[in-house]
Amino acid sequence: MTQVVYVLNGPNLNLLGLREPEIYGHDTLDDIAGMLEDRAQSLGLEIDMRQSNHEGHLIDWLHEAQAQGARAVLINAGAYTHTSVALHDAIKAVQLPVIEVHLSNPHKREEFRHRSYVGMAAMGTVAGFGANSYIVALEAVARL
Ligand code: CA2
Repeated sequence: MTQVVYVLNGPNLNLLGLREPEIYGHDTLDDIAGMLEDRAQSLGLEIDMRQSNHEGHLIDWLHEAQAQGARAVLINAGAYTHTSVALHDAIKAVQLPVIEVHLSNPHKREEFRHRSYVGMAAMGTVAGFGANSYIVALEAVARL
């Protein structure tokens, strides 16, 4: 059976490609899902891509990924990255490889983006490569 990789996206990422392209690029979340599906197919993996503006949904989906026996989780938690102890705890609670993903490089930006509660719990982080951050993270999962 094909192994499923959950790809979770947090607040405002539904606006991707529509606003602030100078920071986040021109690709929409659907474009990224398409790229990930293509790459996943060639790696023998399957993608389950989701987005929510609600913190609790992201936590429920982490629990679901564990319950469903997912291969791994890629998570771009958006601004919750920098605020959410609840997400930090959920990532620690699930016994799955969780990879933090960012389009931009938060360390090159405002100081409030330098602390990541997600990154403190995740297996690793890929940031700063635009949509390619997701692809590189998926490739890392395939090599685990
Ligand atoms: O670089 C990333 O992927 C971020 O996770 C994006 C978050 C930001 O708060 C993090 O510090 C870094 C923001 C996502 C909001 O996405 C938008 C997309 C288009 C227009 C406005 C916001």
